[in-house]
Amino acid sequence: MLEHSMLYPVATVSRRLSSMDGMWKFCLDGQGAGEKENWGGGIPGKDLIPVPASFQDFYTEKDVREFAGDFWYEKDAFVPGEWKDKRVFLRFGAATHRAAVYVNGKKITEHEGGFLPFLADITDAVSYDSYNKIVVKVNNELTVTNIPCGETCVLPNGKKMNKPYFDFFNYAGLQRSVHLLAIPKEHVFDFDLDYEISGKNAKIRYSVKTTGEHPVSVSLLDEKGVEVASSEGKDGVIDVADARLWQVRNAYLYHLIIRITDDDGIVDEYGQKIGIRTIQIKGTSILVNGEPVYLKGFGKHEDCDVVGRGFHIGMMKRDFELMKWIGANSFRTAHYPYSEEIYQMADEEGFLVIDEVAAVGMFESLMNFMEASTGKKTAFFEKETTPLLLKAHKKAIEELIARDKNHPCVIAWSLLNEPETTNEAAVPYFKEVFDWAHELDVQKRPRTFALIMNSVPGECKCYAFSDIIALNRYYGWYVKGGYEISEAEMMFRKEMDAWKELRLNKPFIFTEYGADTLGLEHKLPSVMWSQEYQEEYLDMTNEVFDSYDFIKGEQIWNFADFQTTEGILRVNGNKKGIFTRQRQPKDAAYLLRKRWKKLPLDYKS
Ligand code: BDP
Repeated sequence: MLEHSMLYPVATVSRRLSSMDGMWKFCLDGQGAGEKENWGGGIPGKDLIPVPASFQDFYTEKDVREFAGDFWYEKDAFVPGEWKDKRVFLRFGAATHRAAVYVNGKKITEHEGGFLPFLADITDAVSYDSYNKIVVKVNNELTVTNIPCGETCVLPNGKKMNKPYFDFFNYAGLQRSVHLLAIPKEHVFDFDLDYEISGKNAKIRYSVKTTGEHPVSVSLLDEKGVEVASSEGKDGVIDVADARLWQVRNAYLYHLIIRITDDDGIVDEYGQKIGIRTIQIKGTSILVNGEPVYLKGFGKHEDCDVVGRGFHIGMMKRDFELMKWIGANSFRTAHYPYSEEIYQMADEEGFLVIDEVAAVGMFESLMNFMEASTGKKTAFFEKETTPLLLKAHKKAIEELIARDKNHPCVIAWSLLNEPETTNEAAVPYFKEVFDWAHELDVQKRPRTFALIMNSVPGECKCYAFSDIIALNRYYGWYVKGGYEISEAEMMFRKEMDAWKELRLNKPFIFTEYGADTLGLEHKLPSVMWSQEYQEEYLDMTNEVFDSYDFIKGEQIWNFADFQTTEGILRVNGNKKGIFTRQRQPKDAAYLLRKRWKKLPLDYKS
């Protein structure tokens, strides 16, 4: 059971909202002095840093960028006297990877998990009509008992260092917006929606949770703001005549208003945009509103210059424009839940989203992308600490589904990325995780996980849990790249033939495939890392995709170049982007555009 509501913060007639974004005081705490010296009551120094942002890329010192440990933020918040009769919260869009929140020197709450929102109830800790000192201690250390997985070591010089089991830079901090939120004591806590379409009409089955007993009503407004349907009660059905459906790349959004009322009027009102659509898996087809769809798009990251993984509203806009330009219709939120605003934008633009929880690095290796291709196995799920990891993973799934379930764009849950699945120990772990997601999601959306290179027929013990089989494959890159690409193609086809033999009668999609490519490198004839090779690689993989009817989607790795840990396999980051980190096209972008503009939405149906 969630302690606090996961609803996106909005202002309504009964709710008040103010932004805490902007410059915060900031201080690293390499010695762990903060606890002893009571920094919860105020942090030392005068350094200021922007929120939302990752802290790492602002500074010029490598010790700051690579810092592992505690770091502290502070800002004063004015709490208006008019809020006295409400409940007042601080809402963090995310604090990576864990945080403790202090108000006027008193610890209010802690939260573990760096990519999902949480609330701190500060009702009784604040002084009204005055300024209050907000302090947040954040910690970015990686462990194998939380997600994403990794380790934190101590170097001989005494400094801590993060060692991720995943291939993206361990950006951290207050990377998403912070709000002050005041809501009525009796409030809308959560709601679920499920859709049924029959002919021109639709039924929206709804269920609202509130913190009190006063009556609830719901009202559905069209895009012009005109009420088109309504219903009474916490649970019920909204009948929508002549329903406008949310369609792929042609979204129609209604506005759902939920009200709690008493004899004096409105107790609480909450509103959110919703889309009427259904998702189903039937045989090897992915159906949206009963019609087959073929996924074209990307595995992405939240990553850009200077602000790192901090939510960047301008970059979000640019990314959607590029995805539209290239003819994409979908993306996976690799490898963690993204900022809520990105799902809102996907709702508006009609993009299909595979929503991934931060369960990445469940393969004990600092280079799993390499080592799985060589057949390495690690038996990740039989550690003594696995129960702790499972607990954290399930909590993150609960928060993810609570946060994102009412976005029409979310068509599937990705519950793990590239876990170790060749050992039986993975099976009970998977069962818990997959059952849990099924239980929590009223819409019963398909569940999937991204299979690493060594999770192949005969070896993988877990693919049967997936409703959509999602493959991450690098034939022609980590396996037989360059002049050996013809052999890579043979191996690729051999694997696909083996999957075909299994007659799973499920859709397959590629959630990763790609080749590192330097934005300025040209070479004729091609060599690996050149623009020419990226195109050759794509020609080969596209031909394989086109040869199998059960392949129902291609999401290339990656949308854009992104920062990783430094190392001999990464040239200042992962360069598999179709766009550069600055969001300009590489040559392969034009090749993909030509292909994706041509492929019909119902390709292979
Ligand atoms: C896969 C991972 C992804 C990596 C990618 C790569 O899922 O995070 O960035 O391969 O190697 O192993 O580029």
